[in-house]
This record gives sequence, structure tokens and C-alpha cells, in this order.
Amino acid sequence: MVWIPGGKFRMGSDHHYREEAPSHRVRVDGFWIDRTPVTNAQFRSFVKETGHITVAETTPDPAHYPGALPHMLYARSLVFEPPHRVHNLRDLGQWWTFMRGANWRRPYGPRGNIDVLGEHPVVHVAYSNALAYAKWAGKELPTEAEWEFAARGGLEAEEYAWGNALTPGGKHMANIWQGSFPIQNLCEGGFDRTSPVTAFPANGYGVCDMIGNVWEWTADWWSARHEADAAKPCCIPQNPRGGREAASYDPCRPAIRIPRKVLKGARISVRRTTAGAIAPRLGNLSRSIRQPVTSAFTAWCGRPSLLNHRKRRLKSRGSVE
Ligand SMILES: [Ca+2]
Repeated sequence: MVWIPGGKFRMGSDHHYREEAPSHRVRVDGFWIDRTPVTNAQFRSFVKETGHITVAETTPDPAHYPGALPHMLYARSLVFEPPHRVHNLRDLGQWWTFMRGANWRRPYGPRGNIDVLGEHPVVHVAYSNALAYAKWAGKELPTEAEWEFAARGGLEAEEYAWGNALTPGGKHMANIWQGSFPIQNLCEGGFDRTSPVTAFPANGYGVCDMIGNVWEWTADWWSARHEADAAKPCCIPQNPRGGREAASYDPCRPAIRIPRKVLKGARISVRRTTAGAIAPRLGNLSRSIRQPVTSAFTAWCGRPSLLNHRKRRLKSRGSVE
């Protein structure tokens, strides 16, 4: 693990997505965080010792899906499959396939396996599975503020975790999409899907893969906006822990009240521009959400949800494993 010294920083951004604003000052105490996302090899050790079964490996309970067709209730997860063309960017189903048999052991579906992906981050991990792993390892999931503080690597208000240039000197610094998402990945960084967790340079704190490769779970409930910046230095939040559970529900689905958590550090985020073009936003610190576990909605444990975790309140400095 790597010791993150803690301190004050400006969290969020006023220049990108609505959910990242407003940028505001927060303070976090020092904490330890894993140097890399949890790998398949590490997760395999956890499963071997505990017998843990992930949400994606579990057949949904019909009681959680009233009205669902019985033949549709089977263990599965979401797998990214690039479409030939995109008709409507709001329809994520064009590139996410709800695939039977996809889970952490077979991230690309039933025909694949992770035998050659031991140092890649584990995927298809729901929030409850991430929590179980962290508990087994004697750790916790980071808050969003802790995660973002660690991801910035000591830089202040830079666009990326390594500075303001996406590819300084032409060098790729993270596993992110190149090309026209979701149709064409040019793989200029060397990887079509996930990459080994140390394939790209560590940031200023010595932490790898915060940006790019996969989404990573945090402990915070989702909120549509950040808190406003404190009016006085004395009022800057210390160790903020996100929004309220009740406020994390999807307002577009008032009949479905599933609490949601914040994910950070995606391989790529996309939004439509005002011209309707696809505008990839590469390697930034954008937030996203996924439903946390519950046996309902296995789908959302689907694609890259990964975890870095941390040990709180350890006072000594240095690195430990
Ligand atoms: Ca990441």
C-alpha cells in the first residue's frame, strides 16, 4: 500500500460534467491506499479462501423482480461489445450486452477466462463483492474525496492525474479509449480492453491506474451535485462522506428506489456535445454511478467496477503490502 499524506484540495470541476460541479475545497486525513486496483489474482485468492460468490454469478431471486419473465432470470452481467453504428447515444444497450455467464472469472463471456489476466483488474464486481473483499483484506473502500485526492497525485487543478497534457511527449499515460467511442478503438495505448495494473506510469503519489482501465468503487452515496464551496476556510469539510442514501435514488425511476454509489476513474467517459457529436472525455476524474448491490439489478455489477481501498488512520509513513 501507499501512504497518502492527506491535506486540503479542490475537489470536482466546474468545467466538465454537471455532477462534478461545483469544485469545492475539502480536507482529508492521511490514509493508506492500494498501489493498484485489485487484480484477478488477488480476487482469486479471496474467493479461494472464503468461497465468496459474486452477484454476477448468482441467479436472481424472482421475488426481487416482480413481473419478470422466469426465463430471463439467469446469472449474467454486462459486457462491452462495440457496435457497427450508433443510432441514439442515450441507448447504452447498443454497446452493453447483458451476457449470460459473464462474471469475474469470464469477463468477456462464457467462452473466455482469466488465466492470462492475473495482473489485470478484476471486473464484474458488485459493491457488495467489493466490500466483502475489502473486509477480508482488513481494509475499507475509500471515500470519493480520498479517492480523488489520491488520484490527483499531489497536483492542484490539473486536467489529468499527470498534468494538463493528455499524452505528454506523445506518451500514453493511462488505458483509455482512442478513436470514435463506442465504434472504433484505435488502441494507440496498446490495449483493446483492460491492461495489467502497472502497465502505465504511477502518479505523483506512486499510485497506478487511478485514471483509466476500469471504474473503481467508492464508499460514498451518489449525489447529483457536489456541495458548494465553503464560504470561510474554517468551514471547509473534513473527510466528507458523500450525500445521503435517500438522495442517491434515480429521479427518472421514482418507482424503483435503489441506492447508488459513486464510481471513479473510468477508462473513458462520453457525453454528447451540443452538436450531437460523440465527444470522448479521456482520462479525467469524472464521477459515475452504479447501483450497489442488492440482489436485484445484477446488471449494474457489469462492467468495470474496481476498487482501490485504504486503511484509515495509520500514522506511520512508507509503503506496506
Ligand atoms: Ca481506474
